[in-house]
Amino acid sequence: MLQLCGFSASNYYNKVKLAMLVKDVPFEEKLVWVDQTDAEASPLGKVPYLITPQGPLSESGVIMEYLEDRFPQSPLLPIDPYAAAKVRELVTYLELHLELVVRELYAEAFFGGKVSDNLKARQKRLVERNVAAFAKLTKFSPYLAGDMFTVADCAAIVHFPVISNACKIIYGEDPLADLPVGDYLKCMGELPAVQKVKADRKANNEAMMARARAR
Ligand SMILES: N[C@@H](CCC(=O)N[C@@H](CS)C(=O)NCC(=O)O)C(=O)O
Repeated sequence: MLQLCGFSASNYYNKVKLAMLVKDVPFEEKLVWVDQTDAEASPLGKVPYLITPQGPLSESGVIMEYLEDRFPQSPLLPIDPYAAAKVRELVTYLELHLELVVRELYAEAFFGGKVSDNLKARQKRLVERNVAAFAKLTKFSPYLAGDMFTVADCAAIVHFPVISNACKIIYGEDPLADLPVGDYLKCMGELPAVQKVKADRKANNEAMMARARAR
């Protein structure tokens, strides 16, 4: 049985978990906090990682590709190579150019740390530029890439709320406010798999905060 390792407060963990639930892939979850990761399975100490019968896999994007190849049922990528590449393009913009840029703010936004004013100003410029670029690629009709639920939706559903929340806390404004993200997330929230991921995230978030307070 596949074993998904990590914790449900993690957006990257939840991207993979959502894909596995939507594809109805049998798997079990193993709770692993970042300070408990197996260096053989995830050499950078990040979650998620997946234990497969052949060995471990790290990096959520790689895991998503493995799942698509191994479990072609309920595909999360179009068959047409160009359409599939456009979906991967969306994921890249969302993660490399938005989530990773905003991640620089998480220490202060969520974990009681401090981020320099210089860094805040730099990331704000990047976020504004990158949201405008991302907006050119999205369709929201009703899914991010059009009429098919794809890996881009698995990413958007878990990353949008974190991006918005971090920016609202640091800058007092939501860089995604001009996109139809609210309606989109409401619509996606009707999917049972999304409801499960959200409920697990909420419970695990409380556990993560309690763990941080106890340290
Ligand atoms: N590129 C990685 C990012 C995963 C990631 O950043 N996970 C966070 C939790 S949401 C983590 O493990 N952070 C700990 C660290 O970076 O040391 C992926 O796609 O799997």
